[in-house]
Amino acid sequence: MRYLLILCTIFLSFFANSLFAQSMLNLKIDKNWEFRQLSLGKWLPATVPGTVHTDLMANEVIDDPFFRTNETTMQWIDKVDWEYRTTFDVTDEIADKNIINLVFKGLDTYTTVFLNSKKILESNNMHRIWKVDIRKELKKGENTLRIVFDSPIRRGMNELQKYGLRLPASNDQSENGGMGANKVSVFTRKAGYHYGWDWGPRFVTSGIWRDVILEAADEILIEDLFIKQNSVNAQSASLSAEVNLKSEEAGNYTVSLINKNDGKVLNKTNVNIAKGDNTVSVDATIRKPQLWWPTGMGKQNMYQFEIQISKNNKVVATKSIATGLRTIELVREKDQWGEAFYFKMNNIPLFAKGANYIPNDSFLPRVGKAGYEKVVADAVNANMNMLRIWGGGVYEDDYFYQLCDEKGILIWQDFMFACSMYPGNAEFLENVKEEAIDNVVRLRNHPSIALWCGNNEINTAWHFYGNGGWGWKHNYTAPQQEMINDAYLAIFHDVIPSVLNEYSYGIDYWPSSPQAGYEANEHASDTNTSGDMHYWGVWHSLHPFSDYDKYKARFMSEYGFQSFPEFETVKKYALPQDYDIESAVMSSHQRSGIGNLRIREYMGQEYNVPAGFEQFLYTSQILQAKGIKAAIEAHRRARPYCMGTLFWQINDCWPVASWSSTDYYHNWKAMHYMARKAFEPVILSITKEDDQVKVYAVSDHLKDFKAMMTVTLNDFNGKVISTSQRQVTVSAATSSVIESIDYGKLIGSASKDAVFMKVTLTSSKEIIASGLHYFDSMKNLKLQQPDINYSVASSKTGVVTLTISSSTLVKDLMLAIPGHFTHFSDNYFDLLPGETVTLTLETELSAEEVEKSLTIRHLLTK
Ligand code: BMA
Repeated sequence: MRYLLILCTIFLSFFANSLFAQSMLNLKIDKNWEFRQLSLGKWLPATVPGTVHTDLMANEVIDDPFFRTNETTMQWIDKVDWEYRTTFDVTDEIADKNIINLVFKGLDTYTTVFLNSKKILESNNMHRIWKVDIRKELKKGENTLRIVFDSPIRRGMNELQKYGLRLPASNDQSENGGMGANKVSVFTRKAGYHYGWDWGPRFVTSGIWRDVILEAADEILIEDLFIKQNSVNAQSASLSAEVNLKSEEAGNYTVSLINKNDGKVLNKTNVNIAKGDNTVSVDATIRKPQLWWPTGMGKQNMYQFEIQISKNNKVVATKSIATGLRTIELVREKDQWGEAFYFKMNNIPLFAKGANYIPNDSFLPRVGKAGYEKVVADAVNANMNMLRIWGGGVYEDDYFYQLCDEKGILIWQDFMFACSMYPGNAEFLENVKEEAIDNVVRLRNHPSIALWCGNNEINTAWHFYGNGGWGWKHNYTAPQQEMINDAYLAIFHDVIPSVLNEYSYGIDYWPSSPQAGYEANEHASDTNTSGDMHYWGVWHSLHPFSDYDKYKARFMSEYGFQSFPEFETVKKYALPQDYDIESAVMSSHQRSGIGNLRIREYMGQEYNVPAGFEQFLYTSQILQAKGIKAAIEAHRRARPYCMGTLFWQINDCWPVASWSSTDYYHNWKAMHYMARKAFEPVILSITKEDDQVKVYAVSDHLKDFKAMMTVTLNDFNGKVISTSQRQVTVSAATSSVIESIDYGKLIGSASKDAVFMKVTLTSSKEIIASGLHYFDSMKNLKLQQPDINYSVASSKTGVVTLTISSSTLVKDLMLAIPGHFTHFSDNYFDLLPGETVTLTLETELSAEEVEKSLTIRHLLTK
């Protein structure tokens, strides 16, 4: 059971520089962990970072929590206490260091930590980083670390009793957890979605969910390096490197800031460092900096900066960080419509295209690098430039932000508060303050961070006003309202902005999403002409998809529509006897009370509701894609009034029916394929407004351009009824009508249920954009059973090419291979009559195998 500090198990950083007399090291304590229910039974092997649930599963104490309705049998786990332990050896070299800390990057949540039987820490916040000086407790040789986890539910109940009043927490599934109406999530600083959400199960985890690190240094430990960007433009960047360090000795040191990209010392200064905590600042100017841009606007240039601290020409400490140089501003200036709400990136207005993002798993430590890579790639590949990290989850993993920096995805970062009211006693506020400091300091060097936002929907939920709001406050007496509201104001209008003032720089703060203005009484509604908006009239209030045109926001930060995951995903959690959307298993993987009903209602308006289970899953996806296409296009057509569109939601935390565009296994739903097209830099969007058919060109390009526009009206058998062509100019960074045709003239003697309109923009024969439009609802279209031809070939190892065509229109073609998750280069599209489409598929299957098992589904499939 000994934990030997051998090189393969540790991450050891001795500095190669020959001038080094001293060294600093980091050791990951991730081996030989064991766990058990507190004081009960056998110790079992555990994984750190991890959770109790995944450890129980690995030890076969519980089954897969996501399978069928297993969740209901696992609700005891959060009601009991747990303990984890490990031992590790400490070499003389480590034990002799002057500075030795144990750093817990994430403890979920109420823990007492013992090192060699001595209590060294009590924790009560999953979102914080805990650092303990363990010089006195650490021994040479074997050391024992033991962590006791109190039941978060019991601790939450204690807090609720002390508080004496239930607080709103509409997504806390307390009943599913056997808690009746006691929603205790709000008292614990822990990811809200662990307690359940309208897309998530209830697994209130415990565990060491991020790394445990032993860090040691001889003389100076650099705790943090912040590259403060005082001013940045194409000519020059004025920076201040702010260094927080802990020193064992007082003395005169040289602090140098180095640009590691070219190895040059930018500046150095001599400073007197005191024993204990110090802050040192080194200024620097970079001429003609390579600016950082989000994807679509330019390159993601990154700088590596290093701080070196030396004494008598010997380097005693260093720290490097990567950052990008840029400015990003949330512009909220009065204009002819009200008040703008948009981001200016390096002084250029940006139209934000993207989605809301939730945690990728109920059990976070198993997401892994590959999971983060997948979701960021899915965003980039769908032409997104922004994700909103929503407040009911966690401040994400460092690696996630690193990927966003590298790939150019901007982050709207919520603080972790969502759809609940919270207590406001001094201890709670202090805990929130420390949480905010830890995360702002951890994330502030990332150029991808575009905005700090206090919370999700709380401002709206608490209040009631003429045309909206959830009106939570009406369930409370006046003094209770005052107490709850004071807590709200303290957290979001005092504690968090004060932390940002002190620790962040150059990034704006928005107290709640949505709001009409910054002040707490500037509540959002579906008609505000300022601030951001969450428009849920489509879905919750049964508004038609066409209402996305009516409710336009200055910035649409949420809207959405549900679908089921694809059949291959359903097969992961359900058995054939469950293949009915109302079955117990399918219902438990649908957490919105109105979910199935809403899908059916909207489906019935637009499509023939299929009787078959698989066809129903598929139709739910094309319905969702159709709705969200209408929304994205409406928002983009409204540019520059509207300057951002983030749909709800890009991902899932388990396999479920939800608003997501990619499922738990990262399979693209129809909506994600559609979003990729609707988010392209230039789109054509066709609408029928009264008797006019209008073609809008929406361009993100910063310059006007000329192109050839071709308009055709076609029947479903490939006949071109009419065609016209002319040169048009597409205006820069806006939306404009490039064609308006009288509907009667366009349709002529054709029948609206048997034709479609196609518009393309080409330049030097290259297609820049194209748009399709149908003039009737999908269920009225006079489609014919198609005769689809395809051939499959292997183009290179691991890639199969599929060529497909049909003489008649195939509406919403979907390709799949039973038993496999497959990602075709395009899917869920209309195969136009007479057109040949070539697709690629990365797969381990041979061309023959693909050919044999390929299944094709479309609107007329039963
Ligand atoms: C929004 C979000 C989430 C929720 C979603 C779907 O309001 O902020 O809280 O999951 O709607 O209802």
